[in-house]
Amino acid sequence: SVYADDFAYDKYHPINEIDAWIDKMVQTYPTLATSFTVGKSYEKREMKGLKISSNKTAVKLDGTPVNEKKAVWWDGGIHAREWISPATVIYIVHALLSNYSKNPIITHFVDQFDYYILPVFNVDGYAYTWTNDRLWRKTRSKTSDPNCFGADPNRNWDYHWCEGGATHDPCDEIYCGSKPFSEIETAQVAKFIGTHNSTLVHYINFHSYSQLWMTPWGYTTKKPVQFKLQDDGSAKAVQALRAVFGTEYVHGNIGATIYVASGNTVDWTSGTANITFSYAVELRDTGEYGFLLPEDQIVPSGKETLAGELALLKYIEGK
Ligand code: ING
Ligand code: ZN
Repeated sequence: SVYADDFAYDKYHPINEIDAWIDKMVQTYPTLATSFTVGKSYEKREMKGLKISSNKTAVKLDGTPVNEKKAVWWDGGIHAREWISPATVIYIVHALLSNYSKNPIITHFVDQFDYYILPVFNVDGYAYTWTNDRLWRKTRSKTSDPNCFGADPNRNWDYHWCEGGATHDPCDEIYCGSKPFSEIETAQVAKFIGTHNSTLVHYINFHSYSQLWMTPWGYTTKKPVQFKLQDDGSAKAVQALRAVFGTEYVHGNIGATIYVASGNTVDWTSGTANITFSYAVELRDTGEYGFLLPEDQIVPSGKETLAGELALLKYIEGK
């Protein structure tokens, strides 16, 4: 059941419960799960992640062994108010761990890749949505304006930083920060990615809402040269996702699909870190509830997003 290990997968959880859940996963699945930290946030919270890695050798499609296992990164909660994002990531992680050696498809993909997962990227903002302001988006750092706090962690990356769709106004929701990587949270994730980018082949930055499966660029409406290679994977994902409950996702390049937004995460993971399969996913819904998505949609979102991601992993494995 959803309560099998005593964590309610059909409820939203505050940051301390999510951190405790990571420890619980490591205890319960010691041969698969370890925890890691990306560092401390502006307000000194741990940015706690979970790594999934089996001791089986990955194999190519022809059966020959892979020398160095490729890795995947997922993060949730880069924007504080988008609660379905951490909740969906948590559901998927638990599905991989609890179905390993039971479900052959999940066993296969757990063996084929290592997974680095940061369920809550913007820990300070997330905590603030539980205590002060449910609709907070940004980080919680001080700015040049004593009345305005935080930068947009999805406008703060050092790739075409603060060009279109971002502003230098610290009171704005899309404030790009005082400089690229001014926010300790983005700087530390970038550093972590930089030290693992020889193995990382796939990155997902989970947001809500709008039901979109997107690829670079965000800084322009133009498409990168690898667009077809990337977007064909999105097409596979949305097709598999829809097959579960009929939920419709749209796919395409960020700049043309949602809006131009420079200094975003996946432009950097793709353009600077060379992670070819970098995706930005906008989860449920299309606006009926928006950021206040009811808890009864957590498990359905988890199930369909897992199906989409497994189809995308299958596509990436074949490339
Ligand atoms: N939307 C995203 C935002 O940061 C986005 C859209 C995703 C832009 C990925 C660029 C890259 O504005 C929400 N809801 O946060
Ligand atoms: Zn977002």
